[in-house]
Amino acid sequence: RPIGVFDSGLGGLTAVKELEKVLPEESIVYFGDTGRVPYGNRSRETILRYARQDMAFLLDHGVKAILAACGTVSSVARSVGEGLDVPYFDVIGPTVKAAAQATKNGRIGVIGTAATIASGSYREMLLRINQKFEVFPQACPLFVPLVENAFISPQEEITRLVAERYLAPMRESGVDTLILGCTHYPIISPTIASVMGRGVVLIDSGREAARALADTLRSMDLLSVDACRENRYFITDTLENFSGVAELFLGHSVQGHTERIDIEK
Ligand code: DGN
Repeated sequence: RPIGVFDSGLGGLTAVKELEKVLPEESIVYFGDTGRVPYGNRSRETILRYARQDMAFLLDHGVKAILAACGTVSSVARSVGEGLDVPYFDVIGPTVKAAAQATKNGRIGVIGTAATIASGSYREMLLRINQKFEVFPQACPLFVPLVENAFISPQEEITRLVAERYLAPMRESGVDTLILGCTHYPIISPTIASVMGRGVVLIDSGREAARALADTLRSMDLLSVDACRENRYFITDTLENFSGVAELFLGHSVQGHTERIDIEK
């Protein structure tokens, strides 16, 4: 059975990329709600409703586990995975663990959507690990539309200017670790890294969550043996942007494996 991964759009591909690396024999069903992105500035009720629909879609495809590869769903709809018949994972726990291990000076930056930052989720979990951590949060609401509209090249001036605007205060705060608390952000991590400068470790929430999911499935003996791996991608808007960014980011074609569907039906 496949692993189910969902996000509001392209961001969850950061988890898919890692899963392809660490679990090359597993099939993935990816659901990207590109027709309703961004989730990050909607109400909790709406985010919860969307997340439930997204998960029901994945369960209809017989997935054996679900990864909410979305910082916003993980932060705002924390109860959404309760009572499921399959293991459910979100991005917060593994990400804060990796950040806590990476930091040397205890100053940790967190960037994410407006909803994620307002929820205080990463901060709360970081302080649970160590009360002495100093956490510097910053919402970066323009990053998701930039990624969804394929402004992702490190040469893209507009993305760089936006990043400089958001990250200048963060740079001054002396953080040595920066949590990319939205799964879209690693797609523009070269730009973010160059704005932050050397010596700042970027923590990719999609990647950390994928690694944690792989470890858990392994320990639960839920990995596929002898699988004929095939990923399928379902999105709720046109294939054009999705396929372009997906192929650039994943490094392989998704054509013939991507379908547009209507989630509201
Ligand atoms: N990838 C989503 C996240 O991690 O928060 C983006 C959410 C959104 O829709 N803006």
